Amino acid sequence: MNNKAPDDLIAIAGRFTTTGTATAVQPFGSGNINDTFLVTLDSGNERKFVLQRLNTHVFKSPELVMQNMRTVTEHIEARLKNVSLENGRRWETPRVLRARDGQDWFIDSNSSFWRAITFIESAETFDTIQSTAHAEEVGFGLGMFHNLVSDLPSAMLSDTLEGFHITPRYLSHYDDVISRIRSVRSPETDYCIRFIEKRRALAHVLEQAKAQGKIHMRVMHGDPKINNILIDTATRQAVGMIDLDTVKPGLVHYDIGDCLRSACNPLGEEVEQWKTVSFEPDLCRAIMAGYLSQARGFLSAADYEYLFDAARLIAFELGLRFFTDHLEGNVYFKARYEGHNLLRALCQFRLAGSIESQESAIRSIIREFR
Ligand code: GN1
Ligand code: MG
Repeated sequence: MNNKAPDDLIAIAGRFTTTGTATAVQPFGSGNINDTFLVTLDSGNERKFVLQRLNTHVFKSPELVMQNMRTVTEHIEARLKNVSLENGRRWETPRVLRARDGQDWFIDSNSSFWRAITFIESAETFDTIQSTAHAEEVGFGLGMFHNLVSDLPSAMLSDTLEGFHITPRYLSHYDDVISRIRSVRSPETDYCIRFIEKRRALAHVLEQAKAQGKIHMRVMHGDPKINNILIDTATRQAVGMIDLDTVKPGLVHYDIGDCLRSACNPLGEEVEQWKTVSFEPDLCRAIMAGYLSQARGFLSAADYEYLFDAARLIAFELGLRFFTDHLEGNVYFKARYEGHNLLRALCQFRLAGSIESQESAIRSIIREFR
């Protein structure tokens, strides 16, 4: 983690090329990994921008993260010039702002890695789903993003986070951690351990399908959870996808699964009453409708076969990641209190269980769209 206190934030903001002078820098958003700030400027057309300190414990090659971000955002900007959006919709993508020395980042005296991106106006995000209409827009947003990058060869991007969403790797890391750490027993940790043991075989479903050539690597967003889809404050339509740090070669299934596990859980992923967490099929239908309105053209029959597995797998995987991090002492995800990552894990396992118990209903919703 970046534990060092940053240099003066106003001074860091001033390292990036903007039209005005920074007058305020405030914490922004609810990310689990990076530190994010909103900068206000005193003049210029764009009076705000987003400043972020990348967690270089997680992103070990931050320059490659920036290169991927530039490749993807420039590709999308070019594509948007030739796309006519239905019903006067707008779609925006954050642009990378250069530092004054021409680089896409600035490294401060503490070796913290900073980058700046444009702020998209008149838009907001939500940590929990607001309505079925919102769910449809969340699905539309991911579909639009996938559509816009569907012609970008994934080999153009670097693998900036090796093993990201490769569930069997998270499982072997968990095995390694649990074998080293003893005094962890409580009813909650026992629940997690049992939950994982019963589902070991599941961990391989997408990687196996990939190895068998049934599904293929493409450009993925990597983190399409509900609060990374921007919603226009007036029209309530999706207007962009943010948080492009994990854009890299991968399976679109990881994205679809992540979007479903995040947006079909009305209580959200930060919930104390974890036993009441559930997966709502009606929200799933709305997300699929929005997603497929944009993505139908590039999904194969085999892709559809694995959508249910993807939703169950990514909820399970995130639970496994949170639980392992809890056991390891919160070295990856920021924790605000003791047991925070354990609670997050319980919530995702409960969600995975809810997905499992509704398998036939969810599979038939997916079939409705084929
Ligand atoms: C992390 O930091 P944030 O909130 O954008 C994580 C995702 C998880 C998510 C769960 C690079 O994303 O994979 O799904 O937390 N990002 C990384 O909230 O590990
Ligand atoms: Mg993220």
